[in-house]
Amino acid sequence: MNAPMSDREKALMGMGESRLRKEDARFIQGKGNYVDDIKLPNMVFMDIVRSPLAHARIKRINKEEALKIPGVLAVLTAEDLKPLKLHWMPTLAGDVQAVLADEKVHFQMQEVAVVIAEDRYAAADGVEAVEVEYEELQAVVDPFEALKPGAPVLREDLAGKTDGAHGKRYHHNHIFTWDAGDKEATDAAFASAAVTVKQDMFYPRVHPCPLETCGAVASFDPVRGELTTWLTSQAPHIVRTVVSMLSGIPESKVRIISPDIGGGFGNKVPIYPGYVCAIVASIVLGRPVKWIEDRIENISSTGFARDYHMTGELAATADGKILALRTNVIADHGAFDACADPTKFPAGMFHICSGSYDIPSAYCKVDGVYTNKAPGGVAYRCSFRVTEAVYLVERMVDVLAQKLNMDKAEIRAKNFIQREQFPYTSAFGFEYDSGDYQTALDKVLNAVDYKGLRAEQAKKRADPACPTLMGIGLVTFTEVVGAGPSKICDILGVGMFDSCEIRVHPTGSAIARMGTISQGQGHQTTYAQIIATELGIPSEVIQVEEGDTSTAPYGLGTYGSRSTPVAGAAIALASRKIHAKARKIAAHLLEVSEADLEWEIDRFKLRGNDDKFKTMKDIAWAAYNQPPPGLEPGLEAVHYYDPPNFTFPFGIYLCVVDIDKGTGETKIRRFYALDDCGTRINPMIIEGQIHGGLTEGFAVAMGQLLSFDKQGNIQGNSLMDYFLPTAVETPKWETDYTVTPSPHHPIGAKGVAESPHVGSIPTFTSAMVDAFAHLGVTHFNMPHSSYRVWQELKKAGLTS
Ligand code: MCN
Ligand code: CUM
Repeated sequence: MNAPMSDREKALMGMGESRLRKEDARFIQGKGNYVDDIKLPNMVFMDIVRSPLAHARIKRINKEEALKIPGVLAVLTAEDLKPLKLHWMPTLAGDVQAVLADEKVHFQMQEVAVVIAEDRYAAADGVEAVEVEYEELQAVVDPFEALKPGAPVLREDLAGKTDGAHGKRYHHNHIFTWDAGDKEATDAAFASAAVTVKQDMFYPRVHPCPLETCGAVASFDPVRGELTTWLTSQAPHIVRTVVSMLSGIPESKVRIISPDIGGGFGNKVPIYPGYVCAIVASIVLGRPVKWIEDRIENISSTGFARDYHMTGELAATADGKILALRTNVIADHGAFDACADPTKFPAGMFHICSGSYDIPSAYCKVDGVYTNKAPGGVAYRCSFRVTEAVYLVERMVDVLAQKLNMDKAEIRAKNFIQREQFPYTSAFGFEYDSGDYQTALDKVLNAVDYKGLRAEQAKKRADPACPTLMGIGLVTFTEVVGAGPSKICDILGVGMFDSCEIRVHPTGSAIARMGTISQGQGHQTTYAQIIATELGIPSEVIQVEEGDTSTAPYGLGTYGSRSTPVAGAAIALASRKIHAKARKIAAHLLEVSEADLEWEIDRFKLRGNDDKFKTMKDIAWAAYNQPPPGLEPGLEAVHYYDPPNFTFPFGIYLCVVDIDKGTGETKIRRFYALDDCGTRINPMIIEGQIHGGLTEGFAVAMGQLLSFDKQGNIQGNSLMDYFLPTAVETPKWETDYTVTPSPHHPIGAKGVAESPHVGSIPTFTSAMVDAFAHLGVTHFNMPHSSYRVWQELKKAGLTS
């Protein structure tokens, strides 16, 4: 009965334990339940007719041949959606997006019509048979070209509108101007600074390319007037709200279910035309409709990432103290502004671009621009544009170090926000919750023998016969995650809180439901660990459910590494409500006053008396059996958590590359990643998240690219061309950590999932450029594929 405390604690598998992933039992046996696994009686299939052109007027659509194909039931175009007012839909960014192209197509692969058929094959044949006559228009794929006075008007639906969702539009292809910081103070600091540096850089368009593409199964029950839709969504509740608003079906009769998701990475935040069309088709036909896109459709038409043309500037003293930061960005948003940022932040959290540094003055400006490319922009482990912000500031600090002939580590340490400055308010107004950058930096530099590496590099540089260029990359980044405080963060007006509901059953097991939804992050494993520690119930008997809007409390979903900072807090606080009630029950059962009780791992005991106690299991039974007089039966609680602030995880990453001087082939010799995400719930899952994020960062930095030719034809939209690293190409990752808890989070935890992506990409560029730094090179753009590196070698005269 009285097992040692350490055994009892271990048995809970609570916070801090590397509990094995509960999800994997089904995933490794092929027993996951993805949208494409949903098979309903009488179900039909949808496929999409897409535009081969990037910019064209639609002259005519002929459905006749398609409708003759056996099995084809219907072909829907914008004309069919018009009476329902569903041919356009609102985007999460305050713009509108064509559900099906309305008189004009704006990007290659845009949705033009849908075909519904008895099976997938007939639907695909139907797509082939739909005849669309286009009149090609001049495409614009370069945002700088798009802003020229004579540039073609891309969005005719916005003609004459000088006000957009985020203020004034100064050009017909301009979406918004967004700025932050103090321009005057910053300009003044630049005017009088001893040293200034300026660098242009381009963070190219990439795509997260989750293994599972997007899709939906929509099932409208005309008798009950109820719509159930299984959907690949990272935010099912907000989808329910939007579907209800668009369709007029009461929210209580709309049920959105995100079952297992095969990777989201931000690609599954937006609401796509395919979802809307599947729902409309189900309502029209009165039958369940399944739509699953293929790989090329996914890469070509769904939420891409980045496409930021950035100019950074730093002003500093002659000995390297940074005085001011100024940035100017042209953000290519594609044909519709469908970025999934919190409403008031059209450039996301880009204004974290002052990074880990105590910079007195800063100013940033971002202009969003329309081009003939697919919409999106916020995806791929980005923390709402923190990827771009960290890339910018980390590159700029390197450029400044080069100009001053200072060491990268030294200049960073010199400008760090010091441990005692937290909570620290940045020039952009963010209040950083906690950090200890110097301790982390020292740990990394010692672990890799930084001095030794620099000595080796110097030796190699001095030896003309050395066949390789050695580069050392260093990044000391700060993230901002946990959107967000509802006073500043909302999606379509809904505050960005999150929620948790826990029910403890009579026999002491529990079920917990949250407003977030795992796409591979292991929430079923880690969320249970929080409850286990808070309530003394073993993780193993805590069921975690997410993703079904009919059962889960309203929450804003999983993206921006917000699950731990927001839902994680809701979980702890819902647990604490149960804990408080359990204490009352325990006092009643033990016939003592509540004040005389103390909590110990899994039980309340009489203070100082190990023999007089009630375990949480005893209490659960009593809650349903003999609750104290005046206390209602049952043991459950709901908590909606509106965070007081974001959390600010950070990391120190170091990379060593060896580049073949003849071919540009690059070997990642070492990659050392230290992360600090505050209190760690499951070290193994954190490690997995970091490995995944680093691997994706490696992919982006070293090979991924979506480019377009002048006509707007997308290049590299299949896995033949698009670089998805396998275990063969992936470097060996070395990970490390420090723990600086968040002071405002109930368990001190910060988010971690996006940090490795945000931090690693500039680390690779830092290493690659460092290899050329002694030749006066300050920057070159990603991807650092062998061919492009070889071009740099040629420019440097190292190869011919
Ligand atoms: N965790 C922890 N201790 C902490 C912080 C986190 O143990 N201090 C654990 C959490 O309990 C959770 C995981 O790490 O199991 C990630 O938590 P968190 O950092 O809060 O991030 P989210 O759960 O909100 O995940 C979102 C994030 C995003 S935005 C992208 S993009 C991304 C990522 O997760 N997409 C992923 N990682 C992914 N991993 C997989 N496998 N698939 C995706 O689509
Ligand atoms: Cu920006 S990718 Mo994640 O936030 O789903």
